[in-house]
Amino acid sequence: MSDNGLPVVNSWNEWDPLQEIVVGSADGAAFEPTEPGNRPQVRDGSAASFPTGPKSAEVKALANEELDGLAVLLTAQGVTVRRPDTYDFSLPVRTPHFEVESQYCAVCPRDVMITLGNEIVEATMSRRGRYFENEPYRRLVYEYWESDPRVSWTVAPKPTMSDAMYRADFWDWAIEERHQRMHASEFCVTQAEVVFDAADMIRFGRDIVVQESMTTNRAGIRWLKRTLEPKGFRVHPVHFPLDFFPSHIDCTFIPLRPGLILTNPDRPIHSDERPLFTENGWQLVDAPEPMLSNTDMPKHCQSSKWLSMNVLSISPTKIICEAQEKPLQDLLHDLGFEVFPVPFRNVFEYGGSLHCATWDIRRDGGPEDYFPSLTRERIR
Ligand code: ABU
Repeated sequence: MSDNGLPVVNSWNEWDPLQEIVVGSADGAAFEPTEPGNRPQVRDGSAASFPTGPKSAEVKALANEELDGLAVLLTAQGVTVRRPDTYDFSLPVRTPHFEVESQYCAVCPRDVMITLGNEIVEATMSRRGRYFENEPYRRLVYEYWESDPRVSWTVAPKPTMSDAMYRADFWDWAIEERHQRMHASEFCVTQAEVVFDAADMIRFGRDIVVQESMTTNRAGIRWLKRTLEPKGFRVHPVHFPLDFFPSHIDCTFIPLRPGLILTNPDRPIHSDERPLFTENGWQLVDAPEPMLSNTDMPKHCQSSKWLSMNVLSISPTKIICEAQEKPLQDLLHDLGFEVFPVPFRNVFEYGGSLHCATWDIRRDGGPEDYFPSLTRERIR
């Protein structure tokens, strides 16, 4: 049990006062491998092939310095910070269904692990190089699970990640074809198996919003619905039709406190899905243009410039933002937040920023209903 009587694992949304969190680590990190679910490219526009093998000691040290800085800030705010175990991601993986030359990293626990109330859920993951990315968190999960009988632990079914799970030609689609097929929600993963990354979900108390994407398919969303709805959650699929390579919702749609969602002006939510939020009193506020353009992002980063809006809430009034994102800091300040800037640009190399690089374990609060119109509909 935690000091204030809450279950040791208790986190229902993205903003309630934070008590305990896992911050990622670049130890053991490798370059993400080329595979059917991912075709990483060097960002400088050159035809250079993407590197393989372990990341350099220097690149890992630079990221670790910033991850440690985030841990220091959180600790100073009274938050307990935990870290993953070291794991050698340069090791290959061979299963009966696939083989991959290396794995990736433990910089972004949010991609893999999610706390839904008092339950830890481990995602299926969508890429071969991330098949075992839950391993660095295994010791922590056992510790939480053993220490409090109110904590439950669910591991989603592991997909085969065999060739049939992917559309291998996805990466070569011309823009016209991509446009057509993405409106039919066709991405690099097929519907053959249950597939989701944890970071395609964002939490609003009883309501879980899930993005259909390159990393989460409709079968994955059906699994989440059937697993979570009997436990009292409501699962809502969402789509951002102008995002041609959607992966992970936390650079697109981030709730900051009850009634306020930070949105991505390049990726408006589908017009049919917007009323769920606006009719329940949620204001959608666009993030300002990021300080870095897509071409200025670190050479090996596979995420977009919108890592700028990947903020982490300490509470409904305190928020952590990347140090150089001044326009976003100003907006958050104007919206009434106390803003804590931290340098995090060297973590971008690993495809994530402050939200991606963390995994909430415990926040105050419980399963509130932030969508009263849904409850009224059910009663009617
Ligand atoms: N891992 C988050 C990436 C999302 C984006 O590139 O916009």
